[in-house]
Amino acid sequence: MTRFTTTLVSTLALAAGLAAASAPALAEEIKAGALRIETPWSRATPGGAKVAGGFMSITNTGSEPDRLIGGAMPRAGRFEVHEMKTENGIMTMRPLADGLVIPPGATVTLKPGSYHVMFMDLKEPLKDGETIEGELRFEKAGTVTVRYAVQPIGATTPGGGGASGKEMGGKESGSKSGGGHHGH
Ligand SMILES: [Cu+2]
Repeated sequence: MTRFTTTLVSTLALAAGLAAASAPALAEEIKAGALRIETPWSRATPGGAKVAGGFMSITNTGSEPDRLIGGAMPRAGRFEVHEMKTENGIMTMRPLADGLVIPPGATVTLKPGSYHVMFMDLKEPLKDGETIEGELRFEKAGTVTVRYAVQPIGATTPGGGGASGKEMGGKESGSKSGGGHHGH
C-alpha cells in the first residue's frame, strides 16, 4: 500500500512537471530589486486608435512600499499610469498623479477595468502577436525593462481571451466622454 502510494505520487509529480514544461512560454517574470513583475501584456489597437493599455501584476517582496511613477514605450508619445473606475455606471479613467503604490507583501494587478499603464499618442498600431519592449519607472526599484505580449483586440486576459471582450468592450467607447483618450 505504501509502495503503491509512493509510486502514484511520483507519477503525479512527473505528470505535473511535464505539463508545466510543455506550457507555452507566455508568462514573463522580471525581477527588479524587491519587485517581481509578471506577464506584461497589451492589446492590439483597432485602426486609428491612438491609445492602448498595458497590464501586468507587480509583487513587492520587500518590506518597504514602492511606487510605479511612470515609464516609456517607443511607439507612444506619452506614457501615463492610470486608474479606471466605474462611477454612476460610467467607466472613467484618470492618471494617478502620485503613481501607483505597491505595498510591501502585496501584489497589485494591472488589468482591463482597473489600474493600467497607458500608451498615448501612438505613432504605430500594436499588432496581435507582437512583443513590445518598454520601460517602467519605480521610485525605489528604478527603471525596469519589460516586454509586453500583444493580445488580440478586446482581450481581457493575457491569455488572449478575445471572445470575452463583450464585458470590457464597452469600456473603450465609454471613455470617449472621459477626455479625448481616443484622439478624436
Ligand atoms: Cu487609461
